[in-house]
Order: sequence, then C-alpha cells, then structure tokens
Amino acid sequence: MLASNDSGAIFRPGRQIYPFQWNWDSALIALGLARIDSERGRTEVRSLLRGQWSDGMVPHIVFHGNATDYAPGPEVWDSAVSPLAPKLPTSGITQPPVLASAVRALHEAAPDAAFLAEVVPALETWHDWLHRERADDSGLVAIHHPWEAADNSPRFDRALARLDTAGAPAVERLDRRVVDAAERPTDRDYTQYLTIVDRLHALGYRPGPGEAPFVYVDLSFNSILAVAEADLAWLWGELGGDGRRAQAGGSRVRDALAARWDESAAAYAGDDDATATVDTLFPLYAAVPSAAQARRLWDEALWSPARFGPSQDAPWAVTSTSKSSPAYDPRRYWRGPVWINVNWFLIRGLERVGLAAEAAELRQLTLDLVRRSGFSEYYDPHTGDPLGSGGFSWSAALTLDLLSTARSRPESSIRSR
Ligand code: 2M8
Repeated sequence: MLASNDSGAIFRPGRQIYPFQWNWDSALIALGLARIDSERGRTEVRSLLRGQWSDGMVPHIVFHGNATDYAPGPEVWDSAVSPLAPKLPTSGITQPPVLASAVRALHEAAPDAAFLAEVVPALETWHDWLHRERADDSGLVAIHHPWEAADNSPRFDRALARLDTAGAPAVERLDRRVVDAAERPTDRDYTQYLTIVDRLHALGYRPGPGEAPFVYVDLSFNSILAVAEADLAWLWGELGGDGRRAQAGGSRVRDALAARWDESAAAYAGDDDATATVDTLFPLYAAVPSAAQARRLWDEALWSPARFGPSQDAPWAVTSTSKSSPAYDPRRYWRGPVWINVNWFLIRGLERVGLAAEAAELRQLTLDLVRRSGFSEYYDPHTGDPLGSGGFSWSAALTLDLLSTARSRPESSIRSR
C-alpha cells in the first residue's frame, strides 16, 4: 500500500485528497520505514528538508509537483511573498516536529554518519526557530493555525470564534468530491482557516508580536517537540556535536507541560479547558507524568469508557475527543474519530512511563482495528468503519513500526503469551 503512494521522492499522505508532501506525515512514514527500508526513509527526510525556509521553518506542505486536485494549493499560499521561502513552493506555516525522532529511528536502525551530518544542523535551526518565533511566556511554543496541529479539533473552536471572517476568501472544497462531507471540516471551519492564511500571507508569514490572528498553545505539538529535542540532543551526541541547546529546550518544554497537570481531570489543562480532547493526554508521549499521574491518566481518562477509552457502544479507542464532551462527533475528522498516529504516540508514551501491559493492550486494539478496516485516515469509534481517505500512508507506516517493535520485545514476554 505504501508503495502505491510513493512517487520515489515523496509519499503522498493518502490515496485520496492529499497529492503533495506533508511534514509530519513524511516524518511518521520515514520512522515507520526505519527498519524496513532506511534508504527510502532517508530520501523522504531529504525531500521534506528541500522545503526548509532560510530562517529554519520546515513548512507543513511542500508542493513538489503541479497537482490541481487539492485546495488550497501553492497559488493560494504564494510562499514567494516571503524572501525567506525556498524556490520550491510551500505553505507558510509548520507542523508538529516529529522529524528529529524519525531521523533518530533511522540512525538506530541503520547508522549513517554522513546523513546525520547533512540533516542534524537543519533540525537544529528548525527547533531553534520554534522557540524563537513561537515562544509563549510559559516556556511552551504556540501554533499559528489549526493546520499546524489537528485541524477541526474542538479545542480550537473558541479561539477561532474570535476571528473576524468578514471579506474571507472564497472556499473551494475539492476534498468533498472524494470524502463524505460529514467526515470533513465544515465550510465555516474552512472560512476561518482561509482567513488566517490570508492574514498571515499579508504579513509575509512572519507576524510581529501581537499580530498573529490565531495563537494556541497546543499540548500535542509541545509534547512532540519535547521528545524531538531529546532525540536531537542524542543525534548531536552521535555526531560529536553540541546538543546543549536541544537538551535545554526539551527540558524547558517538559517542565512547562508538567505544570499543566490538572488533578481533578487526571489529564493536562489545554488552552481551552472547556473542551476535553485527546490533546490533554499528550504529555504522556513525552513521559511527563509521574508514575502516580500516569496511572490515573490511564484509569480515569485514556482508558475510561466514558471518556477516551473503549466502551460497550464504542469499542474502538482512543477517541480524539472525549465521549463525554458535547463537541464529540464520532465521524468528523479530528472531533471524535480514532487516529492511528494518536494511538501510536500514546503507546510510545505508555511504554516510556513503564505501563507496559497498558501499552500492549492499546497496541493490540490498534492492530485489530487496521486488520479489520485497513489503512484508513481515521475510524469511527462505534463501528470501526474506515473514514476519510483510504490507503493512508502513516496508518500503514506506523503499523509497520508497531509490528516490528512487538517482534523485538524481550523473549520472556513473547514466550509467556
Ligand atoms: C490534514 O490536513 C490538511 C491540511 O493541512 C487537510 O485537511 O487538507 C490533517 O490531518 C493533517 O494533520 C495532515 O498532515 C494532512 C495530510 O495527512 O491532512
């Protein structure tokens, strides 16, 4: 399936809707390929970095070709408006920085010092850019568009509602030609997304202090950054270079995430605490919770039938929004469905905090879901139905990663099954 999405230089994220290279899709695909085809994984990383801006940002989409079946395309983004943009057209925003973790996975599977020397400095400038351009007072970094994290997640509703969308650009919805409208963001969502793009474009994609039309401190983005900084410091160690900035950056983010622990919710407080989304569990990925907090997070939130875990009427987990939230919408994109990448991040977090049996349970459920419904973009938690684009690359790549890491578990645990 992955081969059918492969142009040789980039993997498209899905058989439908997405014809270009997306940032965290490519990182997760490269990570999943680490033990299978590390050379192809390295090509994916190189292709993504061809889109890096001169100030360090690695953009969320790199438009390698001229596909016309995606909106908003390169002409809307018009990255040439900025002198910082590369020749290759790209979007003007970024995405969760998984890439350093992918490069570490590639290096652990098949060491290649020359490749590290080529890409590690680029990762350093991207992470440094995040702390510089997106700093928040608390030590975390902010996102400037919902497309930098989880599109129509209810956690962004309140911040988006504050936008003035008068004079918004016309919305073009090519996505709904191939996917049921009920599984995608609404036109109102798209009006807000394009309003932000329009404003950022007018500012050359580099808003000054107080100018960004949308600012949100996303826990998923920051948790991914915390892990990526630690991985980058490790990569510098392999290279014999100086990983101190990365090490300190990762620690600062982890400390600031730890301060968001909410004892009453057994989860972390997001920017909008009225909405309970899976974002509030994400610091688990960065092993932020203490042993006692991790136990509560699992029992009372992640695996709770009333919240994100499997229940009688919705046996597939983890839901992207809590089932007890009024915003829960089980088939609509990031507002309820199960995502393979979300499960993968949480499985890795459970392993990191020592909840091995719980990690194995979620891994098994995730593998059962793809066995039942194939490699889809997302899934209905009630029926397990595949939703969104079919033939979805990160769902396949992360399945490879889950399978290969299951095989490399200690012999004793394999024997006792
Ligand atoms: C989705 O986002 C794009 C916009 O960037 C879209 O809906 O058109 C998100 O799920 C995003 O996280 C993902 O990287 C992208 C490609 O899979 O699709």
